Amino acid sequence: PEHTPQRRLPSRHRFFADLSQCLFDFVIELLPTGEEMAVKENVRKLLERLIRTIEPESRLLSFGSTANGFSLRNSDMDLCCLIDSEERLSATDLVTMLGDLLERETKFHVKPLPHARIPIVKLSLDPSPGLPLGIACDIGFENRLALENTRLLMCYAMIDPTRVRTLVLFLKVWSKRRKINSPYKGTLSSYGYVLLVIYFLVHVKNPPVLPNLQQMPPLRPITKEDTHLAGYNTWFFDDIELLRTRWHSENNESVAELQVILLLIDFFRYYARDFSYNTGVASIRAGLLKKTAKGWQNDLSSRYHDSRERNRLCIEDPFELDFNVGRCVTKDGIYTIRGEFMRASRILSNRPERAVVALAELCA
Ligand code: 3AT
Ligand code: MG
Repeated sequence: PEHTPQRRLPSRHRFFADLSQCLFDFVIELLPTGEEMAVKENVRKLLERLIRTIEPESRLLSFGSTANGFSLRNSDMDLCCLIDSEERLSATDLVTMLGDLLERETKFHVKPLPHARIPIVKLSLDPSPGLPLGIACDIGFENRLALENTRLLMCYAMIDPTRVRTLVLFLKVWSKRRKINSPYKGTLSSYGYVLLVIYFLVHVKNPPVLPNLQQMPPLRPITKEDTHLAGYNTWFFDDIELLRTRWHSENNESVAELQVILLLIDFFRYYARDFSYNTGVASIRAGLLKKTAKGWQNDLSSRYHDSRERNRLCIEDPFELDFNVGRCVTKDGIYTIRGEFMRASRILSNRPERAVVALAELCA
């Protein structure tokens, strides 16, 4: 009976509001508890104290999901050590020394990788009553671009916290449960999925759900020194308080929050069907770009497996413009990911009245 037009039209609004409520409830269950966040902050402080016994001028900052509000329960901690003095140890030496120190002084399992492309120390802690799932943590050095891209994503989340966080967190848990969140196995990192969500909200939805923070006019003149880091322009509009009062997207009425499920359905449909995987590059800075314009076309003539595989899915990093965040996605990977977008799109749009069941089924 709910399919008769009379029943359907007047209640359409309510109906999607109820489904959106299911989505909110689903996502809230996945958030880290206050206790988990407190434990992580204590771990960060402890590690910072220890590092300062080697480099007194250092700071240990969180980046990635622990810092940008896109954290799921039990997600790993990404930490970055910044050293403010001129004379400092090389990252390789620091990793080696810090590895030894942590091995001696803490209960962490420690794995220093001093000779990796980006030297890091990997740490983990076994589960305990207070921390039923343990902790995994990577400490890197001087990764200032990652701190900035974390801040960019955090600012996007703050403009419209309910909708951006709900979509991103759902996408993260979905991609993990569907096993398409492993850059080492040819699929896409969480960072890549977050960029796909922001790209969709800035450039695909019309009217846009989010403004383009990298293209807004600055409030005061800026110089190249203020804006460049390691040769890359990292400027973006970050006066979020001002923006929240000024940015009135037509999409951004309070009722729109209750229709977030429609955004999710559109997101899956767009990446299942409409995004031009063969020729397009998703850029949150500049919109849809051409692979040819970036020199990122698949080099089918190449005899080398690696270069042929590299540019199947192209997502421009917001600051490192020559870096394809999707470069680890292989031919099989893109086939699987796109298949999952299609599956999700089918499950959600075929029978939206079953969406409560569908949300669970999607992530099964
Ligand atoms: P999880 O909760 O750990 O799944 P996350 O949001 O922490 O998700 P990642 O672990 O994928 O995301 O990445 C952590 C941060 O590292 C995000 C970004 O600041 C940086 N990062 C990751 N991959 C890249 C990349 N390919 N290029 C530049 N920065 C990156
Ligand atoms: Mg992480």
